Amino acid sequence: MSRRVAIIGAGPCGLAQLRAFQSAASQGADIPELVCFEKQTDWGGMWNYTWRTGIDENGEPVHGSMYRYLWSNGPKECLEFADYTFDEHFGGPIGSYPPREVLWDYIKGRVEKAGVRDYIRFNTVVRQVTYDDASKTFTLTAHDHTEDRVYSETFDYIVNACGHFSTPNVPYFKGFEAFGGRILHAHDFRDALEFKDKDILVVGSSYSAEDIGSQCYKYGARSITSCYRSAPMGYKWPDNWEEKPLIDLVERDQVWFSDGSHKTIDAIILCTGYKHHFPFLGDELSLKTNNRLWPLKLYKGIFWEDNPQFLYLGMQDQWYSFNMFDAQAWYARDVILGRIALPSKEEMIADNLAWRAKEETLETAQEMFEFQGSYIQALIDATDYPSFDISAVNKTFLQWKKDKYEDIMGYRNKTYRSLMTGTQATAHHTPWLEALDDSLEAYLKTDSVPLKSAS
Ligand code: FAD
Ligand code: NA7
Repeated sequence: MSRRVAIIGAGPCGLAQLRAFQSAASQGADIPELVCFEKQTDWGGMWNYTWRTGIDENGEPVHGSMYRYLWSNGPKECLEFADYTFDEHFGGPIGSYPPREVLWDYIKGRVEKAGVRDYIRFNTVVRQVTYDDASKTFTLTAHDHTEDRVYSETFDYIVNACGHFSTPNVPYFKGFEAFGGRILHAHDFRDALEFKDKDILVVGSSYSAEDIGSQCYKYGARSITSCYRSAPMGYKWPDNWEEKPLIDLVERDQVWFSDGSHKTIDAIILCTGYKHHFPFLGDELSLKTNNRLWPLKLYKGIFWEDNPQFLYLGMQDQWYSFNMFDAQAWYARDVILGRIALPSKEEMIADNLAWRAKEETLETAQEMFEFQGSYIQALIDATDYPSFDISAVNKTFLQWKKDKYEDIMGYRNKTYRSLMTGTQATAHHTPWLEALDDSLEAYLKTDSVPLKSAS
């Protein structure tokens, strides 16, 4: 019987895994039987926008955390697929910070070209995965919501690509139960217009706080206050944006901060990150980590040390994203195909701890993305994933950081050069702050470039 591989999730990671296998098959390799389980009705993971919050149409927790008007928060040149460029997809240069729908279109374009959709069972949620030592196989139980049928199948490998920015981390602050306005987590934020003319407080000092606060500013919030646990974001914010230390107490419409000051607030948005959450796994297979660059127990950041037939993709905190997922997926594929041999458990643990020790020395953003770049380099050196200039990507990240510090509301107007094709991105027709329509159609409307969309 041929070997079977289950892939959980058809987001960028799961799709990278399908594309990796398809690429090998197109070169004549004998690939295992693949089944990808996707709880949503379409592919693209986070990039497949949903208006829903809370519970979905099937009674499942809504996966999506993306919101309307979201534009890429890093240069697209840093996430470009090495085997499918923006030039190939769009037929000409576009801006460097595309909105969500444009990036979704790009993600879809590659897998449509690869023809891998038939591997995916949509509207099907994975409920449980267990391992049987005797047969060395997994039993995966899934719920097909289209047929309303629960069934189980056996697999030799499981690739867990279910993402980790979906289950919100929701802290409590004293007085929350008596607050007069809305309290929500970033996971449930959908439309900044809801907060037009409101005084909002965002809690947290990372990507979500920065971007959701910026969205609210762009779409007309009266004031933005952001508060931090460890350190302020430190950008040159507009006049109606103030940074404060953490909440001390909330009283009806008043929020008191730990410096003794207080403000009148209409809504509180908790941008306090996400939990790695795998309700379909028992302790023996479940990764437990905070959001960091080197979670423990994953050899090469992929293989579950206690059982390397169980793989995780994309579980790291992400500077690099799509091309890192590719690097992992190609490596995972080559181990499954027997092209790369895994070392002993002791060697895996030692290797893992060495990466973690290095991760713990990192202090600056530059050190962090260079660390992740070196990890990707190590992976792609071992496979036939097309090599690309990672040191040049690191330089683009560095420029991006500088651009943000110079102008947090204007950095998305900057452009960079593709490290895959050398093509210089074109400035978008409308500055980001004035570009209120984030649709693919509005974004691609330009006089100068003959653009096409693949899907
Ligand atoms: P996801 O995209 O989360 O996909 C996981 C898939 O698994 C989903 O389709 C989900 O439905 C499915 N799934 C989950 N559980 C099950 C189950 N039990 N059974 C079946 N299917 C299941 N990255 C960037 O590079 N640039 C950005 O600008 C950027 N912005 C972001 C903004 C927000 C608000 C968030 C939350 C993330 C952002 N990211 C960004 C990071 C983003 O998560 C990655 O780009 C990418 O989507 C991760 O891919 P993934 O496949 O690991 O996870
Ligand atoms: P991150 O990057 O994991 O950041 C989480 C933030 O939440 C970070 O600033 C934390 O502060 C803060 N946090 C966490 N717990 C608390 C509590 N209890 N009180 C106050 N502040 C807290 O998550 P994001 O949502 O910003 O980004 C995740 C992804 O979504 C990313 O890929 C983006 O592209 C979009 P800390 O600094 O640890 O003190």
